[in-house]
Amino acid sequence: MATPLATAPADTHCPYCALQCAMTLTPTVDPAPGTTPVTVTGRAFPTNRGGLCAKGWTSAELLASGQRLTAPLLKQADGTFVEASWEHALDTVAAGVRSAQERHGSDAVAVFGGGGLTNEKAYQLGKFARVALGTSRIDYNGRFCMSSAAAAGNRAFGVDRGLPFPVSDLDTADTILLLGSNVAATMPPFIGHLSGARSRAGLVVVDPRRSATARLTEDGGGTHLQPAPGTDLALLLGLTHLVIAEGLADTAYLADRTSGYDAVRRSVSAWWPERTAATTGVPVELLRSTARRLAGDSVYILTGRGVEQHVDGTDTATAAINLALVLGLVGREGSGYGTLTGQGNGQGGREHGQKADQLPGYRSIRDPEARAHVASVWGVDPESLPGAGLPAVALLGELGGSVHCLLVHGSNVVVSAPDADAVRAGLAELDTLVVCDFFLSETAALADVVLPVTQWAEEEGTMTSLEGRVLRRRRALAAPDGVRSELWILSELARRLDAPSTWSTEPAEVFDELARASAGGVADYSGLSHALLDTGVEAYWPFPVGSAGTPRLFADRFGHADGRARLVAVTPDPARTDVTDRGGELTLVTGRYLQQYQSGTQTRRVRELDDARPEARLEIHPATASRLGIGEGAVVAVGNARGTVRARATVTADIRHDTVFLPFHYAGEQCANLLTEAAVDPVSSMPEFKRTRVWVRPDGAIDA
Ligand SMILES: Nc1nc2c(c(=O)[nH]1)N[C@H]1C(S)=C(S)[C@@H](COP(=O)(O)OP(=O)(O)OC[C@H]3O[C@@H](n4cnc5c(=O)[nH]c(N)nc54)[C@H](O)[C@@H]3O)O[C@H]1N2
Ligand SMILES: Nc1nc2c(c(=O)[nH]1)N[C@H]1C(S)=C(S)[C@@H](COP(=O)(O)OP(=O)(O)OC[C@H]3O[C@@H](n4cnc5c(=O)[nH]c(N)nc54)[C@H](O)[C@@H]3O)O[C@H]1N2
Ligand code: SF4
Ligand SMILES: [Mo]
Repeated sequence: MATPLATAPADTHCPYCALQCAMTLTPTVDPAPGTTPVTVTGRAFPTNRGGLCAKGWTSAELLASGQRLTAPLLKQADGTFVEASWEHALDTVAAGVRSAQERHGSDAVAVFGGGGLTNEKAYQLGKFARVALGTSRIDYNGRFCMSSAAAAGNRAFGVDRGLPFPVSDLDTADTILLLGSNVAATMPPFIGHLSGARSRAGLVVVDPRRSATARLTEDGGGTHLQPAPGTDLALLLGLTHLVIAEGLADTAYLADRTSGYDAVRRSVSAWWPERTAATTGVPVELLRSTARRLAGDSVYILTGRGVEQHVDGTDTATAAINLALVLGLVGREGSGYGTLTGQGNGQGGREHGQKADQLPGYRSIRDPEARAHVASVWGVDPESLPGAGLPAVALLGELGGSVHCLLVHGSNVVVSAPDADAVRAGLAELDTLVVCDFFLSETAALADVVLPVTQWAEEEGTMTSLEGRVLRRRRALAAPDGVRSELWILSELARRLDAPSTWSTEPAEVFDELARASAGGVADYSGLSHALLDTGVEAYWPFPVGSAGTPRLFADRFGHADGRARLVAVTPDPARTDVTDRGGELTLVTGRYLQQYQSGTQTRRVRELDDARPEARLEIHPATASRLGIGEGAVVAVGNARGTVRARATVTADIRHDTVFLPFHYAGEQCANLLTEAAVDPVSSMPEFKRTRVWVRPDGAIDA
């Protein structure tokens, strides 16, 4: 079991989402075996103001979980695991890497990372792939999460920092347009920042479901727009059309600070209100009142996964940015546009080299100058660095094809990747699958080698929150015997693979190297160190040497060389806006429960959370349910050509007639990703998690 390091409390942040609520861990004196070795209290901090959600409050329970892995596991010929020494397990991994590369070349070994890793681990993993493995094949679950919003932000602003302003700026807003985000469940303390807009009847929530967040508008606090899934692009074009037609565009701002307005003006001309209403299902009056409201004083537009996880997610996020630019919101005091980053280090995870085409500091791996700079920090020849690899879905598609060995750090792909059955089949084709985790996740269960790693309260490091603020994660406990840090694992593997460069196991040293590697990049951390962060400095990037950081980006200029933001004309694919009947087929959207986190590896092991949400429920409208002969609580089959999910029905008028909802937190026959398709956005390569055609029928065969 993890044991307290000292009796002094440690100030740190929650292990889960990107709000990174501040908490204090107070070690328990002589904890009884199996009991939580620290108590968690919320700490005053601008994002959470002392509050935590149910996941945060219960986060320490997993530290003492009896299900924790405490020794490396090796798969035997009969499919069972046997515990092994670290020496033997690491030798086995190194042998698997060498054998795959000798037979099939460097790219036969791939790495899959995660947005939950600290900056230090994410950086080291990217370096390990390029320098120790010499493979281009690295990508991560942020591709499933932030890639469309990131691509749109880069295209429009030349910078991708999820929120280019502190969360607390929202407090004084008159109007907040929240598209495809259910913060009341996914970041509960965040809703405190919506109360100003709600008190002024200015919260506008766009969601095909009457989600917990949509319900916040019902006390007179605002408006819920309920479009058909995947029609947000049309909705945004329609709103932009109205803003322009009603003379509400900020033409002075457009002239001073942007380029591309004319093309956007032309492209929205065809999206008159009646057409937009027919396509989206949002009534004309609501379109008009929303457009007028958006032209008010203090206005923010925010997007979440509901509008981004689509094959046109980059264009939809772009349309939201265009609307914000036409209204003159971005960089104006008291207004703005942003996307709500999801994973704890979803922001930092995409800045320091886990992405197939990126080097640390948000640099392009295709840029010769960036390659030279990073290679000099690593002490290697720039020529030795591989080029761009494959984005996550394509990478997973190569398992058993050109990829023969895979190392997974911080993702549970057989539950969370689209078309999960195909991913499972690909993993089975590998010669060597290595998974680092603290539990035997569904993906770890398929591995040849499982390596047990430290949890958040047992490690030092940094996380970059949804505000682009770099925060310190602090160690409160010694890890259980048998568990190792990922920095140690990577250094041991690098040594076994005769890798060049140095491989520190000290997070503060790795951070210093990361800071040097990021110098001059878009996400420049070079002025930061653990010691500086420990002084409590508010560290928003960019934070070059000698800077005080930048809480509000874009006040004077955007990231492109000419300092201007770019409006990019985007139009929906006609096949997506087709409103003809689909012969009884329904659209499945997927999302989240408050009490479960992601693939559920962690939260399904916390009793209080799992008791609250023990299973996936299919949300279905009463009229649709009665047409199909489905009653409340009945077990239904939800299927399509890829697979079938079995779950109980929740019959609720909170969802559209043509739409059903499943959470994606569960495995086995409750795994929503058995149904989703591995179709991706052409710009970002983000998969379509939020719009899947399915049939639904009663399933009497399954024992309820
Ligand atoms: N409890 C909990 N909190 C979490 C997480 C978790 O797993 N559990 N994960 C974290 C992570 S990594 C992320 S990325 C964030 C995600 O946070 P959110 O973006 O809030 O999460 P989702 O529930 O995936 O999707 C939000 C909403 O989009 C709606 N939606 C679906 N399709 C569409 C559509 O076509 N258009 C529109 N407008 N809306 C649509 C869904 O009905 C849902 O209510 O949450 C973070 N916080
Ligand atoms: N249908 C559908 N699918 C989705 C989504 C959706 O909305 N709908 N959302 C997508 C999104 S936004 C995301 S972010 C992904 C998330 O899905 P996953 O990538 O599966 O993320 P997690 O479940 O957080 O998996 C993290 C795993 O790593 C372990 N872990 C946590 N921290 C560490 C660490 O520091 N080191 C190591 N080695 N392991 C660690 C955990 O125990 C867990 O097993 O799912 C995506 N999949
Ligand atoms: S909102 Fe996110 S960061 Fe805050 S306590 Fe809940 S899971 Fe943790
Ligand atoms: Mo995410």
